[in-house]
Amino acid sequence: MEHRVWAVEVGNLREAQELVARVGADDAGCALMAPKAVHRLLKVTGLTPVQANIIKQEMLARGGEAAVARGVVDQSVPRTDVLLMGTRKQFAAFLEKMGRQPFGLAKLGEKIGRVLENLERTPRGLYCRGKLLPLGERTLVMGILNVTPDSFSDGGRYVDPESALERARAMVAQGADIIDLGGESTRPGHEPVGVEEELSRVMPVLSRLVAELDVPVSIDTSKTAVARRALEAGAHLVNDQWALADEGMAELVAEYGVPVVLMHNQRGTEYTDLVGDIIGYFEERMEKAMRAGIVPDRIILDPGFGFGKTPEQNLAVLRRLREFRSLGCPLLIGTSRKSTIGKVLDLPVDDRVEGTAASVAVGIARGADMVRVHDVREMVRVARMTDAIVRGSWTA
Ligand code: HH2
Repeated sequence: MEHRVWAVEVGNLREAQELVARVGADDAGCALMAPKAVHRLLKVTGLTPVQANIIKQEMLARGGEAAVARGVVDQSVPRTDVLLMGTRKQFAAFLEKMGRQPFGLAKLGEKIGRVLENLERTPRGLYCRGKLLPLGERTLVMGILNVTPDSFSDGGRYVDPESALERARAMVAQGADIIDLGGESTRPGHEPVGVEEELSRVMPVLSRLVAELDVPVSIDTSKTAVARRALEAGAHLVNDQWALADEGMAELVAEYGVPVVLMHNQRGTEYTDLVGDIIGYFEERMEKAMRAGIVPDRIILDPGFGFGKTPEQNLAVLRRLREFRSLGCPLLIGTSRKSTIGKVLDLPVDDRVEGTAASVAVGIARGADMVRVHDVREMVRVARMTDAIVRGSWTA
């Protein structure tokens, strides 16, 4: 008999269990073997040589591995990053031991355990003031509605409330799950606007959107004062490009119990470790959110494509999007028509639909739950097709 040999892929314990069951193993066998079929490679930053040495020993003792800096062995480096390598089974035994270790290792073990659990999670639905957005079964499409004179791609087109409303209705008819209303452009070199100006742009449109549309409406603002008025008028979600930086924003979101998008943003493009720094930023803002009383299930993370990143960094963030799954929150990406696409393809802003489509498809394949787009009709099709491939939920 000719044997066939190939590498199969599993993403988590559930998939591993199904795979093992299909070979014909019994339930007890599946439970025993699935944790051996899921291998994880975790990066941990900033450990002391003492911590790193113990971790390396403990991983090795369980048949795993931990890569550390060369200077750890003779303590000639003050700190090291560590790459932990092992199966879920090896990690389970390792974490059991870590729980009884000094030098801050018990606490670190808890964090590693949380990350491993987060990688097993499929996000649940998002409650938006009585409207439920499903997560996991399909990618949600957020339609962009900029009521600004100067947005980079649709500036000036929907300033009049009537045309804004018409645009929103069209996007919903094309399959938008959420409408994201913004009154301040954030493109490079944009004119900052004051609270009153931003309110005068969004409020006339917002009240009508909330009254007339079936889908949730999010307010794209970083200003607490704008978010407050929008929430009073019935907005369902806050999309904050500075992730709760403005005074009182976290408390406001908590008070209304609405979901919030925490977007990564920074001035300049300096990073020690691109993904690591963004993870650190998210952890800090998530903690701030939770301290204010925001429920973890209502936090959406967005790595901020086009914000504080070079084109190469934007592409790397998208390529490595799956790594943000370590945080256990739904992920949103906003690549639509952005300049990185223009640079890669050498095309102007009104000719980036295919480039956007590629970024949306790859984003979904790498774990995005939600995409923020201008071209709703086209991207709903891209999302449905990508979902059919990636999520495997489609049947004839
Ligand atoms: N990008 C823009 C605005 N808001 N929100 C999230 N969560 N993620 C994004 O990537 C994002 C965002 C910028 O795009 P756009 O609204 O089209 O342009 P402008 O800022 O010029 O209005």
